Formats: sequence, structure tokens, C-alpha cells
Amino acid sequence: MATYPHGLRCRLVRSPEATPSGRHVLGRVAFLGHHSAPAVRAGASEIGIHLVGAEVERVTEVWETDSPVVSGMYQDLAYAHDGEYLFCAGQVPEGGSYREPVRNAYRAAFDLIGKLDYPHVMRIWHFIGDINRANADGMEIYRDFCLGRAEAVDHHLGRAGDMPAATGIGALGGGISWYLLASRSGRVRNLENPLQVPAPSYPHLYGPRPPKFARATSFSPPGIDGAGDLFVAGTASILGHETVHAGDIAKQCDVTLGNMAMVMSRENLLAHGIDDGRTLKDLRFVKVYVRRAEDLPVVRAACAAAFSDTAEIVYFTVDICRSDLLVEIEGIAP
Ligand code: 3HB
Repeated sequence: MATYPHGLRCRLVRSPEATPSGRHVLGRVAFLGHHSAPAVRAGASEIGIHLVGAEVERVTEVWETDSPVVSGMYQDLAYAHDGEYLFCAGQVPEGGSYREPVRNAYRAAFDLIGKLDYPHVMRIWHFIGDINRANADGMEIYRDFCLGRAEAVDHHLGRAGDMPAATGIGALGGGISWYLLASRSGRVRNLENPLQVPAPSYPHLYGPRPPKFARATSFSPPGIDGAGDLFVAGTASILGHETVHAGDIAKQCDVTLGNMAMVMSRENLLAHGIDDGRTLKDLRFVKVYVRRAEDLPVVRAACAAAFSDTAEIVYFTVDICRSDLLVEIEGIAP
């Protein structure tokens, strides 16, 4: 990410390596062949997410800052903060129903954000084991998760509560692992995509409560008036509220990339009052989620053509929130 006073930065590390001197680690997210509970290690918040098979290269996402960090546990959440930025990770254990534990986990996070005074949440990631399977009551686990999240958001922000860009994607096990980034005094603006119905307005067809997230979030660090960083949410082959091109990976890639390009475009940023515009070539930290391993070559080719040669791109083979979606992509344009 760009460097600011009190700068927040992301790195994708493919093998264990030391933190550059002068940097302080807020959070480490290890994508592993198993899950590991959120904990404070070496002064940073750390979580292990079961997202790769044992044979696949492991990647760790590291969130760093220029200022010294204070870390700790709050209920089951592992957090670290530096006076301007907060990183917080949680894990809801595997169980028959997620509504209540997700509601409680979200409530704990809202409490922590309030207590530590980091009210501007700019990005949330959720990794959901068995995302398309039924829970003990026969409800799809993603819908069950959305129900608990919506209830917590209602409670803390009201029914029309505005949430930032998010990812809600499958994991290979381990219940629900999640993490977020928040700021004390930066400016957060949540963006929608004119090609897509806002997720919080999805019809009941997709579950009793809709997914609460924005298609992208613009984050301007304190003291920076301009556009700042753009966090693009997990994006898929959805137009309006409907999945398009079920079964066709090449066309789903095209629609997904088109949706990302639209949400980042000058036209869309201006429509949200932001005098800026980005393209897919500006994305740096790209995560690509592919349902079927056999589709990887097509998805890799589409991403290689769309993104910059210097973008860090990581691929995971996991399920996606709707069973007819084959690919989902997210990224950050610093
Ligand atoms: C979510 O439910 O937070 C979510 C799901 C997605 C993409 C982005 C966010 O499939």
C-alpha cells in the first residue's frame, strides 16, 4: 500500500521472513493446510486459515505499520493497534448453527472497536467452512452466517447500517475465520456498483437476511484528502442480483472482472463524490477464489491479462457463497 504518516501496509510473504526494520506488525494471516485459533504472537495478532491443501504453497498476509503496536485478546478476538489502525481476528468454531455465535463474535468486535476507539472499519474478510452445506436446521451455512451478521449489524448500527467491503468465501475447515481492519481518524466511504443490486438489498430469495457489505471501500488516511486506498470486495459473476453464466468459467471471469473495473472506474468514484478513478491494472493484492481446480488455467490466463505484471496474485481452490458461482476475485488499489 502507499506509505503515509502512520502508514498501513500489506505484504504477501511466501516464506517466513523478518519484518523490515522500522516496521511493526499489526496482523499476520497465514493461509494454511489447517486452521489455528487467533492468538497474540510476537506482539502481533495472528490467525491461521484453512485455505490450502497440504501440498500447496503457503502464503501469509502481513499487515504492518510505522508505529509501535499494542496487542491483546478481547473475548476470543486477537487484536493489535497502533493509535491509528486496528487489526482484529476471530474464529467461530465449527458447529451446527452459526447465527448466534456469529452474532456474538460480531458484537464482541463492535464492542472492541468502540472501547479502543477505531470507529471506521474499512475491510472485513470471512472464511466459512462448508459454506454451501446445510447447517443442523437445514439452512445453508452462508445464509445462517448472514443472519447472525445482519442481527449484530442491526443492533449496533441500525437496520440501514452501512458496512464496508468484505469477502465471504469458503474455507476447507475450521468453522468461520475472520479478520478486519479499522481506523481511528481516517475517512471511509463505502461504494456500490451500478451493475449490481447492493448486497444489503438482495431479495429474500437468497436467504432470510441479506449479506451486509459494500462492493468497495475507499479509505483516505488521516491528513489525506484525496481518494486514498480502494478496497474492492469479493466480486463474482452477478449482474443485478442474479448469477450469470452458470457453468461457464470464461464468461464468469469476464463478468467478474467487468464488475471490478466498473466499481473502481472514474465514473463510479465520481458518482460517489470521489475525484479519482482506477483500473484493474492498479490492483496490487489480489486474491482469486476458484471453485473447481480444473478451472485454474482459464482463471489464471484471464487474471494475467487483466492485472498488472507487478500485482501480487494468489489463487485458492475453495467454494463460493452461491453454489452456481465458479470464481470470486478481490483486490486492493493503494
Ligand atoms: C459477504 O457475505 O461478506 C461477502 C460474500 C461474497 C463476496 C463479498 C462479501 O461472496
